[in-house]
Amino acid sequence: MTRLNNIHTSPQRRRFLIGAASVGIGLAASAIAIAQTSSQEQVIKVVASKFTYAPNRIMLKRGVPVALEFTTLDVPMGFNAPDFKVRTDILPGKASQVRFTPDKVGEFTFHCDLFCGSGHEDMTGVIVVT
Ligand SMILES: [Cu+2]
Repeated sequence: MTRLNNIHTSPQRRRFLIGAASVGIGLAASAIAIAQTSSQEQVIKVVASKFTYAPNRIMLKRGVPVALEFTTLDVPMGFNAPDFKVRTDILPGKASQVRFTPDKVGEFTFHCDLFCGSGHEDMTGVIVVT
């Protein structure tokens, strides 16, 4: 009985408790680091050319911020995703960007809204948010 009481108050026991607390703090710090990584903006490069986008199906996660970075291989084009209220011109020799955080799950179309030749009207794609 006396021996057990000694263990509870011994320096070894105290050291053990401090060690366990440190491990706990370490785990909490790791969890925060993971949370920060998953909320970081992802960058997706999209290449436009007559009359398509590559990729033309963009997979996103709800709540994860994204930057879509556009270039064109030929003529000036547009990118318009009305469901997310983003649009940009895509000009030769220049990268342009839109940034947003998808706030809803589903499939949403985007399209070229800058006349780029016969075939322009079929220049569309889909943003899939899961
Ligand atoms: Cu077009």
